[in-house]
Amino acid sequence: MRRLIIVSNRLPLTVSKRKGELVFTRSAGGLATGLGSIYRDFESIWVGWPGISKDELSPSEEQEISAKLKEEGFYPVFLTHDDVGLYYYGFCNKTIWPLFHYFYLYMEYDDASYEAYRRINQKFCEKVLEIARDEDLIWVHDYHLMLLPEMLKKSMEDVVVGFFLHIPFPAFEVYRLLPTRVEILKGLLGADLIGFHIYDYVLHFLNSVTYLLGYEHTMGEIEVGNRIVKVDSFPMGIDYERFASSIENRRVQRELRRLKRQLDGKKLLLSVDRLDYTKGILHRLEAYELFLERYPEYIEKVILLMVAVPTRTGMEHYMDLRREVEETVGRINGRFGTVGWTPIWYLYRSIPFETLCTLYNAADVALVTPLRDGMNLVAKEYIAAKDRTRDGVLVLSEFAGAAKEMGEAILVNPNDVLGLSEAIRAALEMPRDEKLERCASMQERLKRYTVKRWANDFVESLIKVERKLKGLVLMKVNRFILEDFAKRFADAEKRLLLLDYDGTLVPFAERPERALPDEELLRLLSGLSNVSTVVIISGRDRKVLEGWFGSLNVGLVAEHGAWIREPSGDWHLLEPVSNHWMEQIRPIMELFVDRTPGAFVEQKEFSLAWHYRRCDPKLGAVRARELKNTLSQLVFNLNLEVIEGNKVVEVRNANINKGRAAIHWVEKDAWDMIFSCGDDWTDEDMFSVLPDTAVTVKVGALTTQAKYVVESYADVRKMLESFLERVADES
Ligand code: GDG
Repeated sequence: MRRLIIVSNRLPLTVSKRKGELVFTRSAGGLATGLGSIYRDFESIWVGWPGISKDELSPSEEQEISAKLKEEGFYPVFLTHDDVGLYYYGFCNKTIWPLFHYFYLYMEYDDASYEAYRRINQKFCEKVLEIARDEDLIWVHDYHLMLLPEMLKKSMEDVVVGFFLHIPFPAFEVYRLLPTRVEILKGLLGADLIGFHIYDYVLHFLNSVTYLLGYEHTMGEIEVGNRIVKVDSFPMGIDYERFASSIENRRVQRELRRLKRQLDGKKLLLSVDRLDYTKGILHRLEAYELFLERYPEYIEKVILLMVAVPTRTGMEHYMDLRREVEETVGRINGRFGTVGWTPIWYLYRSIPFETLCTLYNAADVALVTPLRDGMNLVAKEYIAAKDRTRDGVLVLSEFAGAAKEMGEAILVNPNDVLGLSEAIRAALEMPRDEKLERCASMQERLKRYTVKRWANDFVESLIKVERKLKGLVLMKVNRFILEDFAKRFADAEKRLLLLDYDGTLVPFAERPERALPDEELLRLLSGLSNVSTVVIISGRDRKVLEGWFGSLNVGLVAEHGAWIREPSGDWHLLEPVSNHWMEQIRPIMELFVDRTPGAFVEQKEFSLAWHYRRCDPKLGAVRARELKNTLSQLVFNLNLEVIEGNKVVEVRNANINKGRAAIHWVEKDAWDMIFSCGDDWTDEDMFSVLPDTAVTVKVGALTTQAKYVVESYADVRKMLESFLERVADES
């Protein structure tokens, strides 16, 4: 059976000491449940910290723990008190946690904590390396271990690594504040698959990668050296059945009866979260206060039960928050409470699972109003627990990842306290039919997309990525493939060669006009044109192409397909196009030239190109992206297209592309062999329209619609030469 190694900060079990004895307590978290279902197909191994400080353990106790845990497939990483202080309470929770939740003013950074973070990631890496084999799948979890994927890849090139982030990935403008932003990105990019809860986080991550590292991506695939990293969203679900069936539990029924008696007909509003500043607890209290103030008819008719689970209790912001929450609760209870009624029931502790389910079952409204939350499972659990009655209303923050899947909730902006107080009222007054309907449709989704499904989807994607990686090896044109191409070329009677020019037949030059064809290339093309139809299909303008290749018996396509030169020598437009738009677009490009040393604009007949090959690579990439964004908005509904080539951003008419030009040539004859070669995104249009039988070759990049890849223009020339040699040999 194949092995899946899960790595997370904490093992799904806690070791503690009671009266000198070791005690092992299992925790039934969502992650453990989700992964439980994978156990059937994989042998699962889990690496993580068992929750007890190394300082409390003797070497023999460490051994005892390791031996006992190994029986269950758990491998502990032991951390000292100081390790936890610097790595967990330091870099993880003083730097990453606030920043990634947009609390950047709370972010603290110091080198010692980051150093500890690196060291502990290394420690996890060593533990994994003790266990891992090349054929294993490794799945790393969350913000505590963002350097680990790269560390693993450096030590074991062939092992497949996935990473999932449970918290939000912030927008670039926020992420860029992190002092170690580049190291963290590189650490993550060691993974073959990177997962986030929602697509927004995927986009934020991809943006940061482009801006900070200059890597391009297509459809969520980033090329990193000779690897491809896939980035995708996997919204985490819950163990639906566990919550839906909780009402059958005797203890839940008993507690429910007691609670109903205590409520005595009052409506119950519920909130459950860790006492964390991201959860919007103070805003919620403020909104509740405003609600009571504005709608006094609800006095003595509602109760807000607020469960605040202690978390990171020794940290400054958490201690402040606790004080503030308790003061606010006291103030509201003092202000509105009556002899027989307390408006807020506040519990500062964690509660047993059965009590949690009792509260979910009893609550008329759940207030899940974080200021930021990666996903938020409480929202989902509340709706699942209503399986029978379906009479609960969920008030949900639009800043929780869960909001993307739970559109039937009353969505709120928790910063808008008045709006939130109105939402409380709307929830309490929602007609029963509407409640049932909204609840039922959310349940349908939650039932389908459970935590098991989430875990399976992630692992399946990881396996797909692995297959793709293996496939990439097969795509590389080797000696045998080359031989086969040459044979097919020689055997064919009617041969069509569609060849891009820059980057495909010649290397890039600093200025486009310097990339002249050399003697050797001209000889090669001339030789090929004697035995086949050769078409140079380029983004260059027609004057340049005519100047360089006019004397050869080849077809030419200029400006990505606007102009065609038939072998007879006549130029014609593929279809009528205009260039009036240039007057508006050119000044914008010029502005970007002024702001970017080394950039320049090239004006062709039907397109404008902004080149940045000679710029500082990072600045060039950043400006190119800005320019592309600006232009894309401007050309929206103008029948123009903004395209990115190799170090160039170009605007052209939308219905012109190399694909249409390629079809023009393909339709001219019944070809026995079509061979096509190109190096950038504009060539993808050509690859995608060619018949299945065509041989398509991409130069350089790995992400492509082409069937084969080669490294450089020199490989292309070698291929073309071998075609000629083979034809000569056979004749
Ligand atoms: C992180 C991300 C993301 C809570 N109190 C009690 C209790 N719980 C259980 C809930 C729920 C879980 O803890 C909390 O999960 P959340 O998703 O709400 O929030 P975080 O702890 O911040 O988790 C978050 C999550 O990772 C998963 O990726 O959704 O955005 O921040 O399952 O039921 N359970 C019991 N007693 C309690 O007092 N028994």
